[in-house]
Amino acid sequence: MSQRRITGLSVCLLILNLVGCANAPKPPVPYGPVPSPAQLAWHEREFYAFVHFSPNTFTDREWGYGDEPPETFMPSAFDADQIVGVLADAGARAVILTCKHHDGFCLWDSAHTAHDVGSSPWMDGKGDVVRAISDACATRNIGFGVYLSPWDRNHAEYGRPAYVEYFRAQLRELLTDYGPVCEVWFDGANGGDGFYGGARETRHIDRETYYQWKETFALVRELQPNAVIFSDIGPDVRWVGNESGFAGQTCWATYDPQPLEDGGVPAPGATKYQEAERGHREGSRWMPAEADVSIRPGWFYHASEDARVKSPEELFELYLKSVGRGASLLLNVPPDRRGQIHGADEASLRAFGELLQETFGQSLTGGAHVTASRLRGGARWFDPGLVVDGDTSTYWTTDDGICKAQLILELPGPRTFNIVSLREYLPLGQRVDEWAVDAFLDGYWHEIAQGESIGSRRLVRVEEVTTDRVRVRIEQARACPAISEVGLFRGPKGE
Ligand code: FUL
Repeated sequence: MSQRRITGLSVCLLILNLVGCANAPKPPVPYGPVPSPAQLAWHEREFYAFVHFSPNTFTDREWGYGDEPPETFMPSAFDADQIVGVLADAGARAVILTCKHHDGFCLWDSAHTAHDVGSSPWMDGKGDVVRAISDACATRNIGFGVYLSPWDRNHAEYGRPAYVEYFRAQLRELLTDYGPVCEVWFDGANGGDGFYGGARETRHIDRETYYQWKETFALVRELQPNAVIFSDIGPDVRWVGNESGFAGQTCWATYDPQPLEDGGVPAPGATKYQEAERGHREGSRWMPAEADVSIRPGWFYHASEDARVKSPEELFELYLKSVGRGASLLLNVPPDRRGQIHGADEASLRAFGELLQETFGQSLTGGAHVTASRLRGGARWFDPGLVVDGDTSTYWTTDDGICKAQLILELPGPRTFNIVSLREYLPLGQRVDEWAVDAFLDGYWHEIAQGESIGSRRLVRVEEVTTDRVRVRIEQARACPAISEVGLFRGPKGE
């Protein structure tokens, strides 16, 4: 009996569904390049951490020459759980470790060199920083990424083909032995001079051809298909073009790395990186920007910089200028000589994490009634209310060809905010060119913000305002807009 009732109900639902589906308008087709699944997962990480740790930590340098003896690396109380715990508590969703910096010293026991932790008296040569950090990331359920410096000031063969083989063999170790890797980070720096196995000379490479990046990128794809590859030229994530942690006010996720003035092939360290801050509206590839910056002046720990740790408010500003401009924030926090995050950095990070939580924990749009000037299919499909449902996989959109439209949010009562958040539904590409936001005050609409580009997230600081009605105007788009979120928040006042 009960079986029959359930069956009857199921049939009813099926019929309703079929009728509904027949009337439902099709979703819009994507506009331009769209993110891959790995890039979409990367967009969701938004804020994650860099960890610079090497013999430089102990020699007080930024670029080791490559002749530092392995015993230089001697943390007194290395604690991967402390490092990753502090970062994860602050809200970082991944940690990228300098497995090998320019000095060539490997933080894992590489089978291909003795210039590594295996030759250090630290933990009797049994230590493995890569293992410890990757395990701690797995425990905290955040991503783990690797930085492997292409420039190696220690290796005797650097500058010759044999080194490229060595570099790839090391990459293979890192991408095979340490579980899932979410991001592989390739630096573009190359200062020329170094130890190079005792030669102590300057070596020049042709940045465009020497590393044969195509093959190296293919190796990453083969070994870690879910990882994104970062470099000045992507292919998945591009350097934002500065080390100060900000993206351009307008920042397109689409981009085509440009060659230097002398032509040639764009390569890490050999491209017009200045264009990356803004990206290219007509770019042929989805290659969003990552903004890297250190919590201290240097990338490595220096006791002399203990009083120069960025404040929680400064970090919050950087968050708005990176994550809030459609890029990601890669914040470097270098462990000290103990092998732990210093108290000054920890205090700042904890307060920063609290600021993020207090500000973005809950949108002030709760209970809002949302209406739109246009509805796709003329009916309530792709309901405008989806922009306040807290789910970025749902969106409001309009009919094809309708590129100007507006949303009105009627709040359940007056709300005070100073940050507006907008998001596009990324699987359909970056569609919006220009937008504006108005607040209803004293019987009139007042424009409180406007700009170009939205992408994965736009966080706009506005003068603090109290209102019960907000309007979002999409002024120009390449295709009907697909907006997945409108949020209102109240955060610190700002600069
Ligand atoms: C630069 C390097 O030269 C710095 O030492 C640091 O690793 C930074 C993230 O990238 O190009």
